[in-house]
Amino acid sequence: MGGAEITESQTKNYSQLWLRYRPAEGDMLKGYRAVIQQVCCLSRSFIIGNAAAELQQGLRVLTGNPVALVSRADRDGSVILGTLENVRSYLPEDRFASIQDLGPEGYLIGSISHEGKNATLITSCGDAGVLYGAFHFLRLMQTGKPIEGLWLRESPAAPLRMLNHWDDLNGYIERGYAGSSLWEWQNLPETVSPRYRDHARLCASLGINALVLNNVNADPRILRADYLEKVAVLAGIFREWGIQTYLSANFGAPMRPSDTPDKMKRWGGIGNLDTADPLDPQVEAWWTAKVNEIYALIPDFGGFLVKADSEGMPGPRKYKRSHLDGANMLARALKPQGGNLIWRAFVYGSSDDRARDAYDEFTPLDGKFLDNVILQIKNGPLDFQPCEPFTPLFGSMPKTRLSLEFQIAKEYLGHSSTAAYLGPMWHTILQTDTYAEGEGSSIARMLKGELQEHRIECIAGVTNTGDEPGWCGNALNPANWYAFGRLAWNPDLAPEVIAEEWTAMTFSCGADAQRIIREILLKSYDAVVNYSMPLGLNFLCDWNHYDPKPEMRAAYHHADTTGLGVNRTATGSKAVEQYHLERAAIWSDREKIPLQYLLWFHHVPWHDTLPTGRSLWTELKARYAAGVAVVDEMLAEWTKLEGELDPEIYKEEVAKFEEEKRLARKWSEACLKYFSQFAE
Ligand code: GCW
Repeated sequence: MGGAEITESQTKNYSQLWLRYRPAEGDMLKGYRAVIQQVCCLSRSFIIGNAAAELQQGLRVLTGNPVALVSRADRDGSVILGTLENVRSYLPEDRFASIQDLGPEGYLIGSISHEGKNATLITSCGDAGVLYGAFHFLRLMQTGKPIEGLWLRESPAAPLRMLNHWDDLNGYIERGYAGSSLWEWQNLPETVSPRYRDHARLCASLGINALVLNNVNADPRILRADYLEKVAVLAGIFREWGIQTYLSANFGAPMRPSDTPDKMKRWGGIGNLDTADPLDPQVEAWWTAKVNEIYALIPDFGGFLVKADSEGMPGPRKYKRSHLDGANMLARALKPQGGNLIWRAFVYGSSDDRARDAYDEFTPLDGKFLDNVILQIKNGPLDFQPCEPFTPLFGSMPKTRLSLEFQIAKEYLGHSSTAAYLGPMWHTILQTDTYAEGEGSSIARMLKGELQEHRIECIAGVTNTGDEPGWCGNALNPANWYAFGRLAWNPDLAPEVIAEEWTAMTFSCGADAQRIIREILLKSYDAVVNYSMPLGLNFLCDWNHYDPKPEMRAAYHHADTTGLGVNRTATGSKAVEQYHLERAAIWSDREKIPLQYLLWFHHVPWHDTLPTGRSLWTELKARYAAGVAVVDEMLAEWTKLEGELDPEIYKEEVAKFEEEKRLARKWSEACLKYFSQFAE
């Protein structure tokens, strides 16, 4: 059975993030002690073994009592773990029948009585579901909830919930702001860092069930035999936590290596062919052999993620072939082994408005991809900007399997210098009505499989993890990893609820201090948007995507003496027409569009009056000022936490807020100065 001991020092250590179990207090503690005496594991699976070990150790810390791990529920206070098959005799027929449809990842946590003894049953049709149920049970106690009289059923929205690591083989992380890669390729396969398991455990606690290990700007060498052996070791660890391993594959991999190694990714592969033409039978044969080699090492390998013909990455275009040719060829290679081919829709086209490109390129291909192809689409039409409307591809490709890609790493939101909690941003994307099947067609409902024709099967988050002790670059950033996982499981969770859970599970401070942290989180996102790119502005940044440089980005803001913003309505680029009629009607109408998207869709004269009663120019200045003021407020509130938190965490975060103050002023001043030449 898996599961190393959780030591005392680890429970004090923030590197355990939200799995940092701590003793419960007061009445709750009494209640917990009454319900929990032992963990009874009825299964021999590794995954359920990990669930049992996690529970045993977590419950020991939470209740302050020893908790035995047994295989028979022979006394009061057992927490019983097993699949439905294992627990059949613990439930009366009718109750058992009522949970047959839990699915492989859904679970039940039920308070039961068995042979006169009280117990808590955690069960699912599959092993992973039991693991998720165990973490849910722990979360109840970590957040001070009662654990008596339970009958909780949950199942995940999207079947595939994954993190995308943009990690290169040399340890560098593209758009990573928390140190180097977690994967120590030079030490694998022999030496295995304990953090691999910690990572798996943190992911599993959220229900994340797939990891893509390497950057979509993929180095082809990841597919070489020596690297695959290393990958197999990682996959073996993740498997025991219900996590499938995927790799980003370079479309040019079948080609001979390049003689300019630094350009390896773009110009050379690991094979012996002169071409990567997807319609060349040798190329397909190469991929089929490669896929078979991988599955021989990793029988449950998930598949490939591919970025092709985008930002210099090789793809089918060079051979005058389409995305369809490229994706379907790889899908054919993976199909016999049961693998998925995830093809990214992040492309640049030939139109004057980049926001149109992915839709124009991919909607004609709807219905033509093979059934193991999943098209992965960023949440916004452009590129992870602080505040983008959802991509119109969602709701427009009913015959294609889709994946929604969020970025947990804050490439365009101040990297790891800002407090920005992304729950509110993702909530808006998930809950905005696409009108794809009439009113009530949100992306959340597509993820839950509630719409007839539009389904999103996968949700992917570009992760913010790195090898820093705190994992994510600042003390508040793990909230984003946590929120991503929770929303992937249940896209209807309110950002406030997620923030509350995360704060309670992470920090041991008192109720007032917890409230301060939550309040900071909940205003942090609006603050960044306001001091950097308010009212639907976007891409005003420099090459590093950190500091402001509006003068370099005229194509994205269209500022001139007539006004500000990009006209994407019927009189402009018409990008708004890519949305369903009702949605397009709201966003085309300057009176109805939410102000957060105003300048995304409209070129607005500087002195026109907005629904706020202020002119655009006055509103813009007010927004920038408000953003800057909130950062000052957040810092002032954080300083009230001195003495309440670990001193190091406290100090580190003060330094982060100081940097965010500087950044906020820089953005506000640079942007207003630049725009003033047109507005005044
Ligand atoms: O936003 C852009 C980033 C690139 C990234 C690309 C993508 C991995 O600036 O660093 O490349 O998106 O999503 O492919």
